[in-house]
Amino acid sequence: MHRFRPPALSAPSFPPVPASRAHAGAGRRAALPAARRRLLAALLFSVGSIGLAHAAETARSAVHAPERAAPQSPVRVSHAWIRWLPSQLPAAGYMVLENTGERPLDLIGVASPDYADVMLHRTLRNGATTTMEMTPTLALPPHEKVAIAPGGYHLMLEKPTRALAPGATVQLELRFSDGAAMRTAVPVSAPTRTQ
Ligand SMILES: [Cu+2]
Repeated sequence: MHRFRPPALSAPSFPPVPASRAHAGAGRRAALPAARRRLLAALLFSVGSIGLAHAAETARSAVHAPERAAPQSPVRVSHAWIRWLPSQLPAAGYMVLENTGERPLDLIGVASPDYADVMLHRTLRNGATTTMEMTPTLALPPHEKVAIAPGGYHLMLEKPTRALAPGATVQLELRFSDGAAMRTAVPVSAPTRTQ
């Protein structure tokens, strides 16, 4: 994921002082910071320090925007929850994914720091019997919502890496075919929850 790197703080570049004036330029060098101090004082007086700090933040994010590791994902996640089961049974994860973009996308993987194994499964009904099959990807057509919901798709979450119970929050990382990855915090619910 994108790691924040603070920008190198450099003074505004002034025209270089010619070598012939380097010594005489001592006075000139001293004069510039004095002018800057007056300018800064004027800025602080008129804008206020909070406004100035905000302007610095804005400049910083503008500088770093093109460095994003992954493109901003057009996928929106909602109604995410996990049905916890006792006795080391696998938990099931559910959510609604909406592709708000113009192009088709696939969900190509889900990982979690809280479960060693996360798989996308699909429930299949054959008369009275119900089976599950593994699904490597989930198609997200443009401008559509796709539900990972009981009776259809579910995330199968196994081998928790810490003690989890209803009330906990689990981090899931969703990976998409456009290279984007998205972290989402998902509440862990009791086995009695059905939707
Ligand atoms: Cu399953």
